[in-house]
Amino acid sequence: MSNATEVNFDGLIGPTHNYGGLSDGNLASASNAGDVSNPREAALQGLEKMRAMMHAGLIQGVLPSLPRPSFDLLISAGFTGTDAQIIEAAANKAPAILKAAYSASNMWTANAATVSPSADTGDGRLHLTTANLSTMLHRSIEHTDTTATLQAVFADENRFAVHPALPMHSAFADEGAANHVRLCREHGAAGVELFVYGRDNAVASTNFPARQTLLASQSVARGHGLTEGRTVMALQAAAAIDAGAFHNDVVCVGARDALFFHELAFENTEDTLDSLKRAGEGLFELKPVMVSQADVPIEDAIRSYLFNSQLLQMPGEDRLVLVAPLETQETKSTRRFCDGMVSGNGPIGRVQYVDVRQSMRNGGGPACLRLRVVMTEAEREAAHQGVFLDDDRINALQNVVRGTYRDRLAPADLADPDLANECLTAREALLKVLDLSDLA
Ligand code: SUG
Repeated sequence: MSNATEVNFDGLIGPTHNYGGLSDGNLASASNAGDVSNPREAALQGLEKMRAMMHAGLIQGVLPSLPRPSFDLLISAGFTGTDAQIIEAAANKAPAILKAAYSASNMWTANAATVSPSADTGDGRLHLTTANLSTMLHRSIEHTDTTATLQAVFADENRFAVHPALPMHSAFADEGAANHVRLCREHGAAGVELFVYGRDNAVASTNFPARQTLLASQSVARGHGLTEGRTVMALQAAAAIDAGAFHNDVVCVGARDALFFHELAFENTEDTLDSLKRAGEGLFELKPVMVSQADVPIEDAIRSYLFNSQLLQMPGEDRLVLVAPLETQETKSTRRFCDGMVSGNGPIGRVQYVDVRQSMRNGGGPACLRLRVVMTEAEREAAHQGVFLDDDRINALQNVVRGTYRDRLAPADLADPDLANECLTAREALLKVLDLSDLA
């Protein structure tokens, strides 16, 4: 299985990217609420990150943005009439619902699904379970369209199993790969899957919402047919959630045999590491890289998004590369930590900084913007080809973005019925480039 590679499927940032202040417990979303956003710049930044990864020799995929506004949500809220009438009435009577319906939050594909490569699963297929994202209203409307997208991309049922979202109930709250880490010796080998949950079913001990339950993690692991001995469930520290780490990937990232995490990430660090070592026996030797609170206070980790980085095996490099947001370079403690780390001899040998500021201002760093899917060569061939990127396809997507996206979007612009038509035009053109027009 050594021909397996990790494919990163980034979310294409949609034309309604805006600062809605919709996510309680996400400090960036709260503090930038109401600011003017730049959807065109946001999408171009995202596509340039994809290009950089592709030029580094990695296989890069993309998932289209979902249709926005969600008229299903607006109609469920009782609005009727033509599209323009629905938008006008919602803007007057329920602006919060209109904001949710317009959210471009599906750009953060780390929350699209949890993925288990075929090397780990009971039936030898690659499994994906769409996340229900039930905790936040604006995100709870993503899963049906996300499942349709995943079914279109991973259609071959002999190789892929796409599971719909878990039940839409707080007991099953699931945020996908943002709370999931896979560790292994090499991508194609059997691995250990770490699921990090914020609460044990109904009981929450945090002030900010804990968006992942143990029951949800266990359900996904069962559905994927994972071996119990190779699966670890760990409780996220309440202190991390209350400091603003609404997903585990804000304080932890892992790749191959390396786990890079903050001292305050897990409720019980020692137990978590012991369990991972036990589960990995005979497969790999765990290399933990723990960042202390003394070196990087949790507030800095969350402001800079040090851990919300992509940790990548780049061709031709013997150590892993951390693809971190520019904010990590600009924050003193994290910059100092990174400089020290790469001059040591640990598993992370280089840090590359990328500009995803538009997404960052809503709490989404480089790691939020991608869904990792380890795929064998045969699986890559069986998947829908239109979502794999080369320079031509990136250029074509950027041309659509330049031609159809607004430069600026203020909260009041969501009331403009023209925006909905522009979104439709953009979506149709983007889907055409990806050869996914059936999703329109
Ligand atoms: O769910 N922000 C997203 C950010 C998701 C980040 N993903 C990962 N950590 N994997 C969220 O909180 C803000 C939208 C707004 O306020 O307009 C938002 O949904």
